[in-house]
Amino acid sequence: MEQKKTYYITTPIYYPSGNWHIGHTYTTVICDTFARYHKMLGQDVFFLTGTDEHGQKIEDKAKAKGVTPKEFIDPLVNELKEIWKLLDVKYDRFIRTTDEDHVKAVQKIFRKLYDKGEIYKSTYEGWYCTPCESFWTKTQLKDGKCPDCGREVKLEKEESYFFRLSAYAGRILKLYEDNPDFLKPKSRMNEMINNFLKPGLQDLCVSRTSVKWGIPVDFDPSHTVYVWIDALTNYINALGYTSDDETLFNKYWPADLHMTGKEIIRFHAIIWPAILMALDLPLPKQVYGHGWLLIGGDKLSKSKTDKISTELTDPHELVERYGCDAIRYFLLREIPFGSDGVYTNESLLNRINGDLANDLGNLVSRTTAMINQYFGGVLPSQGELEEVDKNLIAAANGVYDKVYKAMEALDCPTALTEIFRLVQRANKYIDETTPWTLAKDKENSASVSRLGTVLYNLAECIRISAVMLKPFLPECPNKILAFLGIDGENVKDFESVKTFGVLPAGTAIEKAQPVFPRIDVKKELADIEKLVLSRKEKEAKTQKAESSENKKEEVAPAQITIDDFAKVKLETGKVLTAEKVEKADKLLKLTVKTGDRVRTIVSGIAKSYSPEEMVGRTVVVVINLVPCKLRGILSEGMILCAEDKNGKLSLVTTSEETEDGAEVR
Ligand code: ME8
Repeated sequence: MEQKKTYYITTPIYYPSGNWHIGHTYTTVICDTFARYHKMLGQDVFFLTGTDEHGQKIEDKAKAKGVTPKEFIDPLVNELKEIWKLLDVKYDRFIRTTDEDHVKAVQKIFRKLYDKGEIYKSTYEGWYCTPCESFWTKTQLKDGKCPDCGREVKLEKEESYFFRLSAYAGRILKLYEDNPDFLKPKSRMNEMINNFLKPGLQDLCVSRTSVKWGIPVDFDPSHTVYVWIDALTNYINALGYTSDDETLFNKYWPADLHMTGKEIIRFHAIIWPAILMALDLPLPKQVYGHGWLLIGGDKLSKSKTDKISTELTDPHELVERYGCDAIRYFLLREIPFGSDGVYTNESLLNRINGDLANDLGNLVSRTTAMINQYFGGVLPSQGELEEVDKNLIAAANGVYDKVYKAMEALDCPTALTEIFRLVQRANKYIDETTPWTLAKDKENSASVSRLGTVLYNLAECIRISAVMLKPFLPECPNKILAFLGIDGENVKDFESVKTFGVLPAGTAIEKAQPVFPRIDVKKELADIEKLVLSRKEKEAKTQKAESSENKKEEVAPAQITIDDFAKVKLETGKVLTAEKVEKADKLLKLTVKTGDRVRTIVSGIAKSYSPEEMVGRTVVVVINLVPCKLRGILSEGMILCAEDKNGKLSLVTTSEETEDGAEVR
């Protein structure tokens, strides 16, 4: 199995959204695993990740907070880096699109493409969705709204630079034809061919004059480089492309693998290769579009976090509660690679209990405990082998090839399944050989030797499983190896797993502490639910307080004249009757006498006042409001209330007894 000497793997650069959730960690944990795995194959690995920091959305959010875009982004980037630390993600560079070297490189690339005639100036007209930072044609809109998020779009027309993407459809089809592995899984390649390449590509708008937070086109500074050339070129800029020192670029480019979520496959498998072709650069070896973590039927996503039921999704909290390895294991094992996978706290806890605490944890603690109990913590030697031993050893010897094959296919769940097959096989071997029965026959040297063989074989299976687990789980394999007297830090390749019988007899074996404590699932789920619900309640309150704060701020500057105010006719009214409105827990139907007139008013005060409390009260009524139907009842006015920050209402009334129908000014 001849290996290439270097291996370059990338994640997409992340939008600094701040709503970091476990779905975000998926791409990067996979990449970190492949990076560790390829290092252990003996390759010189470069692993890149980073952040995608420009665009209107960031500019708007920063403005709303009264800070500069950079001030807005910096803490979010730090949060993301903190998450990678918690998950023990070891990247070689964290590129930020605001990094000076990236900015310079983007400007050089833009100019290069312009000089070559690959970029030209024209006028852009399209429907723009600000939250998604996407332009749509009229036919792409869904009911006149953004087809991705369903929000309002606005028609924009402006002078722009365009990249001649339309010229590349044929070359990209040929690329797919010649390299069937270029884009995986295969279904994504079909999607690109049928939905985009065959219908023909359109030239791509690559600059904006209306967006200021971005990289200026240096030869035409009223233009800002728009998304594609800024974000996608990070993969070459991080290696010093166009800089004074292109050593890394020459060493690692082309990338071996761009790992991305399936929603950005079009950018990576069509636009990016076209840009590289235009620059006359070699193309990445492979692009992989993985599936999503779903909650309910929805993608866990930054703009829809309010939909996130009672699942705990914050990576900080999850790692704090269950540890880095448990979270990584879940991500790598549970989601069928290439497909979507549903995330629930229950499925996470079941994986921890089932695979890690029961299968792996039990094997380690039973074996090391027996070596301590029966052999005083000294590894016995392996004697003559029986059929059952040979069977186990064959399983252990086959695991490397199986994992290798799965990892070549980028299939972490299968690779882990293979390792855990060995773990389960070893547990079964304990039941088959019943070491405790052999131990009873202490005086019989054949039994003692047989017991030694069994425990030796088990220790070897643990060693092999732990070494194979190293790329996936950074912590527990080394802990397990330490029980067997091995310094896991020194195990830097897979050589030792290719031979069964590496552990020398006589090695001191420590009685293992539980590697993964069992979790009481029912109790834990109840605790999580309580935690999430109470937090949501708090958040709702703060939001309400903030929004009423904002309302006040908004109202304050919008001044009106005395004539404006005079348009509002207010009178005192006496509440004659009050009743609840059926199936509307906030509404009361009131009849209110204002002078000569008795009017019906539907009012949203039912949460603060009962019907009984209302009857007989003096209220202040807006009497010249256009009548409107609420729940089928014609409401002819509005009564005034004050609302505190918790949403509690208090009726506005007069301080002295006043007749109904008195004008309020
Ligand atoms: O797309 N399940 O950034 P991003 C699985 N800046 N993966 C998920 C996920 C989920 N629920 N939610 C997010 C961008 N991700 C662009 C990329 S690259 C030149 C520009 C993954 O912050 C997503 O699929 O929206 C992607 O791989 C990564 O998080 C960053 O997404």
